[in-house]
Amino acid sequence: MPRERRSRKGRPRTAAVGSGSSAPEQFGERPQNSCLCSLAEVTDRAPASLRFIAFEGADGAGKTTQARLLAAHLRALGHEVVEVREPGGTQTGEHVRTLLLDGDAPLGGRTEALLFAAARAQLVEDVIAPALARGATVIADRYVGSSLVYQGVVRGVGVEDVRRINEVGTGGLMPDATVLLAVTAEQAAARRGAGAADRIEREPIDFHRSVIAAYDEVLAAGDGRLVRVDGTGDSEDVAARVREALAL
Ligand code: Z5A
Repeated sequence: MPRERRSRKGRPRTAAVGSGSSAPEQFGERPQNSCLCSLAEVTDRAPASLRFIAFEGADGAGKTTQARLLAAHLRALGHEVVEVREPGGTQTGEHVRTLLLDGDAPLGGRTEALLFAAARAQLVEDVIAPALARGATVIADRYVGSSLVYQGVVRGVGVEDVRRINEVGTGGLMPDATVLLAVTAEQAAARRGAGAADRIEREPIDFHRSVIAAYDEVLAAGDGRLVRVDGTGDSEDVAARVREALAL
């Protein structure tokens, strides 16, 4: 399903990003390709080891911009690319997004974690798993890493509890690579500008500083599929760093 945004809106380093996402059995087997082919040798799809790529980072880090630039790059090479954004990307997910970001009702950290995971479960079942199963590349604007950081650490729910909730929601499907766009909270705020802010964007600057610190801590301690990319400077320069880091 194509994404609709309503808000404001070398040498491969394959070892650094892992050798393939873990596909849950209930969503069907993903096509496997164990050869370490270069893109030049693979004409109809991205390397099997990089089918599912997630962008993470602070609000305003440039995730949406970079997801689109990477998708355009891969499409120009002839690949089918499916872009998704979170929360959302399905009819149900968009309802949950409204509840989470535009509503006034108080939400506790655990409620937030469960709602984000619920929207993600629908997205995996309806969009991500089918796309991966047919050999497309999926580029996600946020995924489980966001919940580990925002709800697990910053809201205080606990990283392990949030991880468990998401294992149920996603069936254990994790990205082959997660690109963390590194900017400071001040740089991200300047990019967001003075436009209408949602419930989480309205949090004070210290909240956003905590998010950035938590990303470094949580994702770096993860499964070794994290690629940290300097998100500062011109977006085309950042895009070139992303492609180099992913060897795409
Ligand atoms: N959240 C959560 O708590 N738990 C979860 O599990 C999930 C999410 C999935 C989603 O908000 C909120 O939900 C988010 C985390 C929480 N809240 N916060 N804070 P969203 O979907 O509305 O927004 P977002 O995902 O946080 O990001 P964003 O606002 O769309 O920003 P971005 O994608 O990182 O950046 P961008 O849209 O590409 O760029 C922002 C602006 O900067 C834009 O004007 C660009 O033109 C500009 N830009 C981009 N790159 C550059 C460079 N390189 N230089 C200069 N200007 C640039």
